[in-house]
Amino acid sequence: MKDSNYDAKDITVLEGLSAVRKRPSMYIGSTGSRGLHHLIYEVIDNSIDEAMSGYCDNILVVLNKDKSVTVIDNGRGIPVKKVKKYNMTAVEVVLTKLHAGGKFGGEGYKVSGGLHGVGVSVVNALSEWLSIEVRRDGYVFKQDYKRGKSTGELKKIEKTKNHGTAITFSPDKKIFEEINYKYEILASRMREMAFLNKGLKIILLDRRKEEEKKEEFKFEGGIVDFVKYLCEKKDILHKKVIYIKNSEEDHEVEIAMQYTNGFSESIFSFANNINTTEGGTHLSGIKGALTRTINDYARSNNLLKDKDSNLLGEDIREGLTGIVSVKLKDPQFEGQTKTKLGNSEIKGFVESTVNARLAEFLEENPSIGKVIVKKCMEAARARSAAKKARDLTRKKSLLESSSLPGKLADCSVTDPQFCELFLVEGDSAGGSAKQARDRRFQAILPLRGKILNVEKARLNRILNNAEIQAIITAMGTGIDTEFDIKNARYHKLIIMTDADIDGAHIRTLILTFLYRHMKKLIEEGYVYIAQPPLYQVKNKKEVFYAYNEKELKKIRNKLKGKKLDTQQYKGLGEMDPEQLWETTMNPETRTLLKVEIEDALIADDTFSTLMGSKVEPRREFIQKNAKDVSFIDV
Ligand code: 0RA
Repeated sequence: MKDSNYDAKDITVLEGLSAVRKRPSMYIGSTGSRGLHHLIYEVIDNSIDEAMSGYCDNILVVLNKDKSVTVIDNGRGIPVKKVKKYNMTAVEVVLTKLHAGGKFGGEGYKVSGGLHGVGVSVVNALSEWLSIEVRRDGYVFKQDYKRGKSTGELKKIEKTKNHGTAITFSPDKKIFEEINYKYEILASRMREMAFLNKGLKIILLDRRKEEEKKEEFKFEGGIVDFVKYLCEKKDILHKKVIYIKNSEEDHEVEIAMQYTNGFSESIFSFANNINTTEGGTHLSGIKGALTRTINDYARSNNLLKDKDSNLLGEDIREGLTGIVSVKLKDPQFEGQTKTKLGNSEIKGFVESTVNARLAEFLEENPSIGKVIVKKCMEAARARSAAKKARDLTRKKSLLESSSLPGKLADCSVTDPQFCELFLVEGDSAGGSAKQARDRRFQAILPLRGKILNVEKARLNRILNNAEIQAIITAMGTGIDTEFDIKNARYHKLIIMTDADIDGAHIRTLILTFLYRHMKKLIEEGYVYIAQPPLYQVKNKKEVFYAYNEKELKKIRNKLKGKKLDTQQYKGLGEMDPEQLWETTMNPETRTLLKVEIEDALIADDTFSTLMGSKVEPRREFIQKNAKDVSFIDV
């Protein structure tokens, strides 16, 4: 490990802390589940920064029984000397001053600046209590805090030869709606971090239940292992993962990729370990280089059918699973969610790296080169077939908004902002919904039976499917590259299916289609899932509805001793229109679940598992998640 000459004096402070407790969402996004998880990420990110700078190779995250969380690393430890300007120790500055990362403009790469990067002080401010232990300069130091304020000095406790930081914090119940960490979400992020930082060991230990759960993430193969992991549930076209790495003074890039026989493109991009879901210059760089290099290779090896034709970028990326990870000194994050890399110098750097190295790889591995070009040409053929199919349907003006699907019962208001489209399972429920709705702003599109599984079909077949055509036409946005959110005819797309396995399956099929071809609709928060009740409890004239078992128990408890008539709803069709309106459709009384992509990687993996061509992973997934089919975090 490197030596450090960094010291307490280097810590810069930009702002005071007082505002954080007043407006927590400004700093961590929300006080719901997402914000709660951000607290943990924030602390871990600091440890990861140490790892990226080469000072830390071990991180332990413990979910304690009392709902507190401990993060321990073997980095340098936060400096303990006094900072003159503040007359407090550097530890105290880091924990009480906003944005006191201490590494601004300094050496090494850091995570800060993207989604998180608000500083550990924010975690401190939002914790009922926090306790810190620093090991450095030969001693263990300790200090405690309550709601962001220290309860005493930083104390020198005992001698030690070790170094590192251990932070335990207990999120404030006054601020967070519910303190409930989701193991799978944390594990997924830690796995991701371990993939992105070759050799870094991250352990997640869950002590909340009697039976402890522990997982260790450490990958000597780094992002090559990441790609292998992502392809586990897919059928790969070549065994060897393509790997490229290059570095210059202020930045480095790593790329790993592998082709599968699937149809979707799964390239994930990262900048300083932050998942740049909006893409940016690194992603443009790799896309440009791929298109150019594969075309050049195909042409010079006489693999193209027509020498003058060109494979398009989308042909070349069909079925491609890849990771591009850049690390840079001064990352600029742009875009709506600050997850788009803006540094212009990165595009050329990534592009020229891939141009040179991929060409080299293909020359050295001609059998892989052939397989890839064959796949790309199949994709190109399918694309032109799809275009023909689409032009044909256009002529019939099926995809034009002027000719809406016959089954659609549209609403009368024309301002999309106020309009809702219900996708309803089955004609009979569709009929009830049509009677129940407020026809001014609610439109109903009944879907008959199952829609096509788009994970197993190419675009031309997808576009020939009547149910899917109806959804596309009704929404008005178009799909894929032609998608334009401005043309959305409704700002709420509400999926309303039965509360049984079939309903869950149909919901999954619709979500798969939306995720693969109208992703922006989900990202912009237009997609919802209706919540019909599971039970009706009647006591003489009084009627209650329960949306889950817990609520049913509550209602029964409240009405103890009374004569009750409980009815279980199996499908939407069992409700009369008034009930359907009251419980599921009336904006005043209903609850809707907004579909959110908590993590695009989890979502991609889930759709591959559930909808892809391999049977075994699907069986395992369904057995594991039998109780909870709502795999996308809503
Ligand atoms: C400020 C400066 C230095 C390290 C850290 C903060 C630091 C913070 C955290 C939070 C969790 N683990 C951490 N590890 C380190 C640089 C220290 C030096 O140069 O010695």
